[in-house]
Amino acid sequence: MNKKVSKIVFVSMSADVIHHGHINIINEAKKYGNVIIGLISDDVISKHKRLPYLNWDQRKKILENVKGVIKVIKQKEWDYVPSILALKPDYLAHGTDWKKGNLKKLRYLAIKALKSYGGKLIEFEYTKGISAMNYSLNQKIIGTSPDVRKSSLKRLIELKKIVRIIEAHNPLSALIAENIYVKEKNFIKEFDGFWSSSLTDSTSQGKPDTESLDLSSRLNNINNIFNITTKPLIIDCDTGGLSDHFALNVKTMERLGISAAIIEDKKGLKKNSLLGNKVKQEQETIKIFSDKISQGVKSRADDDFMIIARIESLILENGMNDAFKRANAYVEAGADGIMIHSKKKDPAEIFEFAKKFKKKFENIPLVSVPSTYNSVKESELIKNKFNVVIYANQMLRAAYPAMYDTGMSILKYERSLEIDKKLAKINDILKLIPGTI
Ligand code: SPV
Ligand code: MG
Repeated sequence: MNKKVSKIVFVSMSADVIHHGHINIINEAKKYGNVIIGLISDDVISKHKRLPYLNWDQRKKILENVKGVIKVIKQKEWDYVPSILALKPDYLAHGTDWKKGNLKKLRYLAIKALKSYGGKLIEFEYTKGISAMNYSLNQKIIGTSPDVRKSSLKRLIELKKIVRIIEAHNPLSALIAENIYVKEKNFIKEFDGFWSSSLTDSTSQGKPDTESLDLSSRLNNINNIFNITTKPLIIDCDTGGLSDHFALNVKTMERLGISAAIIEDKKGLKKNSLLGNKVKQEQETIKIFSDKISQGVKSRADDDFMIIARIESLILENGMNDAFKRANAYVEAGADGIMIHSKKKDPAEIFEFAKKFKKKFENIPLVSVPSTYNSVKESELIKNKFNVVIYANQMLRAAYPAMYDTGMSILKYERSLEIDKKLAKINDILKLIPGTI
């Protein structure tokens, strides 16, 4: 028997979209012995790249069936060292891609760990033309299915310290939110999904934020957003309307692939929350609103679709006790999460609510919308146990002054030259549009 066969070769990978590069590495590695894969966990991938298309169990199943792989274990860190020291493989096999860039440090630490017990590093030429980012772009071209999109919000809430959602009022704003990211050391910061805001949807149509757009026009807009994106979406469902209607609408929203509906506990002609008590608006009774939640919950096909109850007690100055009483009732009625809204300039009251709420309901997701208390950092929201942050209207508010100033400049100078330097190059916009090039 070949002496090498009993040796252990460790290969670490994310393997979300399995490609020939993975197979090449495994084929090379198996020449040295039995291959054990350290398959990186979903939460670690989400932190460093983006939410994997396939979850860990699905990726494991595929790799277990690749010839030469004898075992797949979970790698719970980006750093290879803990797996190396636990397994003490004879070899660590890796592509040469980690000699450069951010992965260089991981390579250095892995070599040190291997040396500590006499393990060896083997490196293979990295298969050209492949990168995780290319594959994530491919994923966008491939698209997604309603079910995969729908369930991804719940997965993100389980995996990430905070899920970062941004308002998208049309497909173009959604394309920006889908594609932009900031790279920091080993981390990628990006938006995890979209908020379909009643305020920005209705404002885009020149209508007041009083449930003036019917659900079909809201869903039509979302459908257009879904045509060209893959990330999950939370819909601002205003009051949700009558309970029976809400129950029917849940089915429609779910079928489209929406991940969550947030309904607010107001009644009558709803007005925008940021207007507070300057306009006449009232809270719904706990009983009626709880019933609406239960009917929605009963009506959905599965619990990947989340129904989140939004509490307006602080907005309408009905007090913390009322907010907490309602939170209890809504969770009891089956709400999958709570959004606590506030129009204060600082986050003190929502932090007070969060403290009390999380003491009792540690595992119920809590959502914040820092429109007025916008100095709050995500790290503080995490510290205060919020699970989701929604930037609810910034994309539209950014577009408005830009369009206004452009119009004013053209009027003033009777030409567009002066404003042109502030305008996007047509090519930069077209790059975003799938199918242009
Ligand atoms: C929205 O974006 O429409 C909201 C949040 O409901 S707020 O405008 O703050 O009420
Ligand atoms: Mg709204």
